[in-house]
Amino acid sequence: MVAPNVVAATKQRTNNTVAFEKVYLGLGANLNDPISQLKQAITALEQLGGTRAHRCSALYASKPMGPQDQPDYVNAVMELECELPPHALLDATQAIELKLGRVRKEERWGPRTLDIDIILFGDKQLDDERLTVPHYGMKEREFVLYPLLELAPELALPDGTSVSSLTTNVPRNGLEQIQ
Ligand code: J1A
Repeated sequence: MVAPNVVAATKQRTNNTVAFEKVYLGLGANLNDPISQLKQAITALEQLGGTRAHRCSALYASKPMGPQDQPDYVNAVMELECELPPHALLDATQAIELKLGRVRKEERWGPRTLDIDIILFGDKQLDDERLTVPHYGMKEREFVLYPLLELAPELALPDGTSVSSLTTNVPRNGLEQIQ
């Protein structure tokens, strides 16, 4: 058994703030070679300072939400340990979206084509003008729930709801693992 003081030391700084939180990010793209975009995003996130122990789900093809006259999406969920505060992580994921997710078209930048969402941030519950955590859509979205369960079958939300119980109301809707 690891001594309790060692466990505490890895979890907390001397000022009592938690050093590393387990974070889940949702990645999605449906334009401009989405598989390549997701892979580049995964690489960029693996290199992000203040984070460690990265794991990624498989890549999944999913039907678009809402209007169906657009290409299928590619989605994945990434798990990492993060010592950045939530808004600093959002700054970093938005910088990656901007850097990777735009294609240069006739001298101007086209639409953003890579989305990174913060799904869960430890047991934190946040709701301000920039950030809602747990993610407001996660409970209804098959392309979030199933990849999340692939990584963490026993995962629960901050309110104790098990993620696997949420899938009862959320069919796979054609979600399929592609690589
Ligand atoms: C704003 N936000 O949302 S874009 C940002 N809480 O500027 C943030 N937890 O300030 C704010 N994580 O993939 C509030 N951003 C946030 N998203 C949080 C990140 N169909 C947060 N099959 C607006 N698959 C922000 N995707 C939020 N159909 C919305 C991008 C990042 C996702 C579009 C399938 C998909 C979409 C539509 C889809 C998919 C946009 N998804």
